[in-house]
Amino acid sequence: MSEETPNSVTLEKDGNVAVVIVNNPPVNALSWHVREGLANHFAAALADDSVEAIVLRCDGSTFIAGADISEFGKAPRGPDFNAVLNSIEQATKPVVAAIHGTALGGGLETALVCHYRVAVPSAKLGVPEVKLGLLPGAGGTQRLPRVVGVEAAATMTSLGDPVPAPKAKDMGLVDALAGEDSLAADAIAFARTKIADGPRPTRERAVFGDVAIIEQLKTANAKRWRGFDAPYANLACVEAATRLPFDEGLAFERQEFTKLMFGSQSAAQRHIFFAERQAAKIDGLPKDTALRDVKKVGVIGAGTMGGGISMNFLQKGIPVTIVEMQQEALDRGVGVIRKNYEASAAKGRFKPEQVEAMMGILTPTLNIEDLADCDLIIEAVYENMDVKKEIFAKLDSIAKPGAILASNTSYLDVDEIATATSRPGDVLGMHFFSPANVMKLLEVVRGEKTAPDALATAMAIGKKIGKVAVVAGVCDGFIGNRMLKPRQVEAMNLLMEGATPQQIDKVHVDFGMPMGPFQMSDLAGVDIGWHRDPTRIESIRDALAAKGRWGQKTGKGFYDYDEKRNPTPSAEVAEIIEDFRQHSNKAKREISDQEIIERTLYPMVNEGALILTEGKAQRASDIDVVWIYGYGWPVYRGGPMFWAGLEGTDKIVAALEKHGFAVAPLLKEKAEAKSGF
Ligand code: 3H9
Repeated sequence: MSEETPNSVTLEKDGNVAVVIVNNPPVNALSWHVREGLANHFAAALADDSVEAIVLRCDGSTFIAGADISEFGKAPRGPDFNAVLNSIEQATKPVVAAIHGTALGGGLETALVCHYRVAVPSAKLGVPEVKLGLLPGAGGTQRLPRVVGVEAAATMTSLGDPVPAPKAKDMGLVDALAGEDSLAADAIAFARTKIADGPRPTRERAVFGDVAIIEQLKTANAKRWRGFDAPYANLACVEAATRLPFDEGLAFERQEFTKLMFGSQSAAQRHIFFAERQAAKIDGLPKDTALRDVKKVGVIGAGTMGGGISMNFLQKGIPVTIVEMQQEALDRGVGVIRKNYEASAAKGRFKPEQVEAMMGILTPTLNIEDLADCDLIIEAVYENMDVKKEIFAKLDSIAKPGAILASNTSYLDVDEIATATSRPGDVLGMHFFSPANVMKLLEVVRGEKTAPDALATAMAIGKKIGKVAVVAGVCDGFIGNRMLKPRQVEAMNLLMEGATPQQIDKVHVDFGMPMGPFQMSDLAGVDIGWHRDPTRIESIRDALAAKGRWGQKTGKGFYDYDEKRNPTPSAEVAEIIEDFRQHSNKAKREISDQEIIERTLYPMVNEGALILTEGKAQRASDIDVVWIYGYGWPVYRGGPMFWAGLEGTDKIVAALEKHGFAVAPLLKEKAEAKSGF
């Protein structure tokens, strides 16, 4: 090994058993020096005549959690992973993997070339490569069907969900469970019992199981996998294992892996893997900033948002006091929470006693003073600055010192809300997305005076309740809704020029969004933000709202809906649009799908560039995280800012200029440098 090589793999001996130990924090990823260390120490153990069996285990919190993703796309260094694995599999002495934490991806592939696997009950084993737009490229798709059968291999590779060790034992993936605190010793003892049996190379075992599962998985997941390449490539490799000799199957797997690895989908998905983790980091804030204790949460408003927000905390065992103005609204809100939990329990997500436990730590009240002992109070009433200021002024006199006062506003000025209090340092925005108990995004809005520890606490509590939290600055609509606005405006303009709602929506759905702008309006409510005067008709939206076309909730909006909420194009809407178009003197013309992309998606990139320049997002990848987790932007396109790089910022600028948009200077800069964000 060269002098600067980290000492990430070591070799110990316990009598006649050699123990190869990986120590590469934080997750024992298979970095080049780990591969080198494995090759060297396995060779040494095999050459040592006093060694009769070998155990592979890891120090730290986990077994090997996969290939080192940060090495992907870089010049190769160190020994080839497949060659290292082949040499372990062909070892002439039995090799036992001792698994704790997670054996994921290349980690499980390493365990699969070991002849036996021992795991602690809390361990998890899986091949999550599909979530990175990849497939297990080191023999996983060929060895798994030989160990767990085609059905389990196809399911594990295409869905990517890890399997708990006890289940893995039932599946034959784990040979024995070890004591939670005695893995090292148990694995050595197990290895000794296998000396007489000798090695059991996985490649020599026969593939078993029914290949019909592959078509069944495709049918069952057609919606979830729409647009994704990797699930299908994983299945193709497992299918290949059923008909090709091992080495040919391996070559097929390599070819498919390489295609995915150098394709844009995996690049996008790997970008999001790191972006999501990066989003948790607050620029300029020391890592050791002390957090405030959040033991009890208050929520003001028991409507859809307030109820959904409360559920997040209850599920984590954090007591919530929920406040409403009227008993009826309070009862309704609490009833909806219970109904949601019971529906989840019916699907097996919770046990009935868990539902009762969660409801047991919810305190409904009509008295806002009951929030006095809460550490975090989230206001979730309707969007009106005066109302919000009144509530925050009240909170100022009620809340205990140090309590964080958060508004769930989706666009209002958090700094102005903070002026209603004598403690603006404790005020921030916590913008949840609807349905708040389901959607993973949380925009944490940092006010001008928000204290660093209040911000850090809000980010940490977001993570605790399972959200992906992103810091946003104060501006109209923060990151997500601010970028939504130019998209919606242009979508309406396109209607006036001859496009139909269904054409525009289809372009967005084909792009990979879960729904288009008009489907989204119908879901959210066409009447949101409407002035409520049916005689004042200044826009297509006013005309729709005046006719009771409020969206799905009234059975009609931009589309007509049947009782199952299936949409069909509406003749009435077509007439309204035509009427407006004629009055606007706009000529009707054919609008191409490409123009819809250029005028609805490119302006979002432009707005994103402005957001970055104004410092309202910490980094471009945070914007991507917002759009992936808040609006369902297809993860295989990596979010709008990453996608801008794929699309070509120069192409985007040229199109925006052609359509008469004012181009953000930062976007122009990127285009001139021919770079992405
Ligand atoms: C693969 O194996 C391909 C093979 O088939 C081979 C083909 C030839 N690499 O998530 P956390 C970093 S593909 C590099 O916050 P947790 C992560 O960025 C891989 N870095 O911790 C973070 O860094 P930072 C298949 C990695 O406890 C830190 O570790 N494997 C990797 O919540 C802590 O991460 C996977 O897809 C990596 N592989 O969760 C598993 N993994 O502190 C991916 C993590 O600087 N990893 N980091 O922000 C995971 O799912 C979770 O990290 C894990 C731990 C469950 C392991």
